Amino acid sequence: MHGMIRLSFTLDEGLAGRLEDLRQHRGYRNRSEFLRDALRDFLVKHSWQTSSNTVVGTVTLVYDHHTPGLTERLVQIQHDHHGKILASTHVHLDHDTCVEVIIVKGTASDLAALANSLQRERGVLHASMCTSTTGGELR
Ligand code: NI
Repeated sequence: MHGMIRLSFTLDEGLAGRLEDLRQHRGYRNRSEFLRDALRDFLVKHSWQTSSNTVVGTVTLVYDHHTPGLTERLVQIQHDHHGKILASTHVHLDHDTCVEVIIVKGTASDLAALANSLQRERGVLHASMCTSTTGGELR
């Protein structure tokens, strides 16, 4: 556990006002906690831009399981990348549609490539990546 330090910096009035509006809109009562969360998000975004960093994320896939061969191809891709997949869950959303959420950990570039290889399969209606962190750079 690290100690806290106090920083002082200057913002122009427009930017300060927009940040204050957002702090209130998000329901933060503590300005420092609001700024800490904003800075953490900035650091996590940066970690995803450095391809060799180990990061954590989720890939959400929505697909039509009637598409010939799709289920098998999605399983095969995940087996090919088993070292990057921590867990996955599958929900039968309706008669035709499946939702799968895959929790992934690895380098930013490997995870982006994995998400792309899942997304480009025919029958995948939507794929999105949620980018998060192992937490290491935030302590
Ligand atoms: Ni299903």
